[in-house]
Amino acid sequence: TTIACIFDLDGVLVDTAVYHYQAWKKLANSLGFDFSHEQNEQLKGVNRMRSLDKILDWGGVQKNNEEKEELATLKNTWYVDMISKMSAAEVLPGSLELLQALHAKGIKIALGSASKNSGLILERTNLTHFFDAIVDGNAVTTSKPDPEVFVKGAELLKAAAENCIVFEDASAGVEAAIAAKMTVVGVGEEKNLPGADIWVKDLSAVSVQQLIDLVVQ
Ligand code: B16
Ligand code: MG
Repeated sequence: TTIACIFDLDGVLVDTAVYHYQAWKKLANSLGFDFSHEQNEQLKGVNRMRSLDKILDWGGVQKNNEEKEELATLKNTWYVDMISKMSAAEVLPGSLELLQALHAKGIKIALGSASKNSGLILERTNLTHFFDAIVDGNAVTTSKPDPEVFVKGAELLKAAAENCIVFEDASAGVEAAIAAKMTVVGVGEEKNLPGADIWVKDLSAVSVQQLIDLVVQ
């Protein structure tokens, strides 16, 4: 069997969640409220507009569509300022090594991210060259937990769903991968990522052989 690997970006390859949090927090504060770290967990893997809707809801603030577009753009301006200063040092433990090992074995690699800023992040962290296909928030019409992002990734890699392994840190992403009938490596704790096939703290705990065995079993 030839496996194919589809990686989520934020929380799996790089830790941009902290920048999303800072930018959303600044936006909420400017509107006169705050939200917790626990609430922030619920924003992982969720696209920009759906994240804004949740935050406004938490603050009990109502805005029309035009105002929401402006708020989302403002948050993104702050976020882009932060990620523009990222470096390869911000790649999460084990991620570079796993990408290198997969690449060395000729295993196809895709990105499956909700972010519209994936190009800049991959560029800043020197990861772009590993990817045979990039599917991000600019390429999909529906957001995780809809499987579209991973289905498109598999299509571009010309891989059957049953041979694809998705790496996800968000429950919405795990749900999306299950809906796509793919194998899922949950990056995080089992209780936060129900339905994954295995769970790891980070990608340093993953070997290529283990991934092959996971699909063949
Ligand atoms: P942007 P992933 C997701 O990326 C983040 O986890 C989520 O917090 C964020 O709101 C979303 O991207 C959209 O990001 O505002 O840059 O388009 O985990 O799917 O790689
Ligand atoms: Mg993620």
